[in-house]
Amino acid sequence: MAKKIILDSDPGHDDAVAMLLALGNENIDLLGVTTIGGNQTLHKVTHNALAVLEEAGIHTVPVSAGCEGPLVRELETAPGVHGDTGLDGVDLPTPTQAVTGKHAVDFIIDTIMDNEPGTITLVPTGPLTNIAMAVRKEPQIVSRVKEVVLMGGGVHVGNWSAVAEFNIKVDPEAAHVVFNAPWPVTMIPLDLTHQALCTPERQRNIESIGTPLSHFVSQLMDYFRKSYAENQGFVDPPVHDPCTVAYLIDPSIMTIKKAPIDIETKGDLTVGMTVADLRAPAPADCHTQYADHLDVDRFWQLVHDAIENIGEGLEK
Ligand code: PIR
Ligand code: CA
Repeated sequence: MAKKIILDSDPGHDDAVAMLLALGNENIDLLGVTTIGGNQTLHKVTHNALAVLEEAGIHTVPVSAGCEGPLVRELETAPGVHGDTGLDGVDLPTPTQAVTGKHAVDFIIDTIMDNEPGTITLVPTGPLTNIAMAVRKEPQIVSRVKEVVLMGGGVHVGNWSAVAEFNIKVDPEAAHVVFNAPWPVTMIPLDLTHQALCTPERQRNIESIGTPLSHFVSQLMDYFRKSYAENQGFVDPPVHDPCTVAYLIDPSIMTIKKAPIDIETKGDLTVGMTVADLRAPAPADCHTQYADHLDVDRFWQLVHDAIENIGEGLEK
């Protein structure tokens, strides 16, 4: 049975790849894409989500726009990494599909409440504002969700400060709500996603599929490589967000460690840090875990195959 997921994202070059992996893999049933202000403004990332679906030729996945900015703080975007549009480096098609008109928070709540308990997985790949809002508006979702598998945080690494990762640092109060709700949370942190590097060889492998979509992805990677080299000192860009979907397709491609994880919201130097307590084996009731080692070849094979499947007009 395919896993039913909602992808809550801020596309974003790597968010776009996460969408394509979810769309092109038969083990994933993408019930909807919800958007959140993050890499760029809500307006821009929502347009990008619709444009990526258009590029993939898929018009059956609803897109719902969510919160413009964090619960407490001002929105901080990442134009240095993702450009002015949030998806710089490609000519985006004009979307023919429109947003649902339902707020993302309500789409999330209604989808969870309308489905059997234990069947819906939330996959956040941006700041956690929509998810926190949904928890506060309808607390029953916490016990009904199967699990939350999110890209964010770092156990020993930061990218938006010395110790904090962007998605968590943009809205640490929301992250605090999400990590402290008693549902199962799997954190796919920078420690893991920095292994998912798009080398020129992996990119050529995707490009060699030879479809307009594979070329689109390759152009996204060209831009991501350039901006990651200029801003973050990387040779090849880490493609963070599809690691969440890959975990759901095949958890055996990662190693997982259980540990209590909480969010720093007050530190002068450490705000947005995901603090994992590694001092002892996790207590039996620990509901948080993180991924730490990736089988890189199998990960890129999943991405490649998904893009190939969509090119073949896979009906989903
Ligand atoms: C990536 C992101 C933000 C900043 C940088 N430097 C790189 C976005 C990605 O979309 C991903 O979800 C997460 N935030 C990685 O920090
Ligand atoms: Ca993202």
